[in-house]
This record gives sequence, C-alpha cells and structure tokens, in this order.
Amino acid sequence: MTHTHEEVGPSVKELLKDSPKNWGKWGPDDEVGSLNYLTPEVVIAAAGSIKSGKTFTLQVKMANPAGDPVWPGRTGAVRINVMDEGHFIAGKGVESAGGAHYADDYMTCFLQGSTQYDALGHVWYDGEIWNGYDAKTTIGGMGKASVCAIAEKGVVGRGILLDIARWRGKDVLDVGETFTHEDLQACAAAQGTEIQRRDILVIRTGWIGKFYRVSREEFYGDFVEPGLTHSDELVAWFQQMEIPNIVTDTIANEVTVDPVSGVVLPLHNALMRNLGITLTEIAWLDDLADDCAADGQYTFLYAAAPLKVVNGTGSPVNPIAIK
Ligand code: UVW
Repeated sequence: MTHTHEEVGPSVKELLKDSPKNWGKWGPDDEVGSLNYLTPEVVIAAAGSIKSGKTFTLQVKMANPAGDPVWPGRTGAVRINVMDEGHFIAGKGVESAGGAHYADDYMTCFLQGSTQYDALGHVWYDGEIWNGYDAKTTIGGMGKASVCAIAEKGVVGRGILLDIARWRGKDVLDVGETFTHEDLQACAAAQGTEIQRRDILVIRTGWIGKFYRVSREEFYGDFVEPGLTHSDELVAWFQQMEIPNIVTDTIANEVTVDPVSGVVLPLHNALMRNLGITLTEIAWLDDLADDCAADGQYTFLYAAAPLKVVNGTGSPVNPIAIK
C-alpha cells in the first residue's frame, strides 16, 4: 500500500498529538483492543436482538469474475483449478480405489482483498503500533497485534445497522461525502433505534453496491471514498461509547482524505492504532439494509471470525448478522 504524503498540512502525528489512547488499558500484552468490551454479558444481551431468525452474510463474493473491490494498488483474489473432471478426461487425474473423482483449487489474495478484518497493527505512525508495540515488530510479519489474535477471540456482539445512504435519501453517498458521529446518532434516531455502549457499528454508504453497477474507470476514476471524518469530538465519542468494531461497505472505513487536514485515513490511526477499535471493510450490506428497512429492525446479533493467519496484517471474513 502506498500513500502519498501530503506536503501541505499537518502530519498524522501532529493531527493526533492530543488524541486519546487506550494503550495499556488491557495490559501490556493485549492484541485485541476494544474487542475486550465484548464480554460474555455483552454477548448474552446481544443474543436478545434475535427476533425472527433471519440471517445475512456480509462478505462480498471473492475471486468473483465480476471483480473484487479492492484498495487501489491491490488486486482481487485469483482462484485456480488444479484438479477437475478435465484432468480425469485427459488421463491426468489421480484415480483412487472406488473411482471417485474430485476437484481441487488454490487461491492467492491480498489479505485485505475482500471483506476483511484489519489487524490492530495494520496501520501506524511515529514508530509505534497498537498498545505501543515497536513498529519494528511488523518486519517480516506482524509479531504483535496480528489478525490472528482477533481470529482467536472471535467477534460477537450487538450489531446496529446505520443506513446513512437511505437516511440521506440516496442509493449511494457521493464521492468524498462525509458524516460524523452526530450523523450516526441522528440516523439511528430516524430509524427508531439508539446506539448503545459497546455496539458494533455497521455503517452503510451504498459504495460497494456501486462497484458492481458502474465501470472500473468510474469507480476508481475519482477515488475519494465517502465515510466518517475525523474530529476530536468524534474520537472522544467512540472512546466513551466503547465501540469495539466498525463495519462499513467502503474499502477503507472512512473518507479517504480528511477534507480539513488533508491527512489520508486519519481514523485508521485515531481509532484503530490509538483506541484499539477493530476495522472491518468492504462489507456487503445492501441485502441486510433492504430487510431492515422492510421490517424496521436495525439491530441484530453480529458474529464474525477472521482466519487465523499467523502474523497476518488482516484476513478475509464472512460476518453473519442474525435478526
Ligand atoms: C488501507 O490500508 C488503505 O486500507 P485497509 O484498512 O483497507 O487495508
């Protein structure tokens, strides 16, 4: 991933010099940060959100011939068959007693190349990652705060859909369109819901749905994703609300360039590096959103487990919302 450094305006270190941190809050060895808020009591309470038993899977299709939405510079997953009936027709299949045939394949992918959890150590500044670990621990693989820790814990809690696009009367937010924590609360109120402490925020902009409707030139041509935008108040709200996880249908969870400071993706640092809030990106939310609009139920049990990729910077995931 390469980011251009904006020469005019503050560095991310300057922008976040007074931003709060949760470092040390869960001990010197912590690697899952705000997921610690998802205690057994929180999980039991979240189960109370299940009313109808309807389930929604939130991963986009992967290795999709229609394309995989990825951050510019990354590529979608590539899946290759290495065994199928063609091999048996050609006499190259591995025959076994009883005559059963089989298909095999393998796949290469960016670990951030589908719906995914970022490891807490995925993005940093000033030589330190989440919890104050030395950034050198990332060399050759994430020795600290890798996605494996998140995978071993798993993520289960009360999810709340915040359908910002529908609330603003749009199919999809505009290029670079921003919203704040106050908008999240207003959207929740308009939906007849309220964001509670320790909720998993599932935020819909319509952006990933757009990927499948327009040309690649249009989607990537003026690439400034819509999303949350940085302010000290927003960061304080996320900390006070003990938000464990943000899930969005955008590639990077926040407006690509902070329109005030010019800093690229400051919330990756303010929320993930400093507060330990996990980020889940490229989620497929359109089906869930249609159902929430139809039945008026915007809260659900959210469950997700990324893959246990040792030292990984992230991992594909297929979260499930159970209403
Ligand atoms: C970037 O690093 C740009 O985004 P992500 O968090 O999706 O990996």
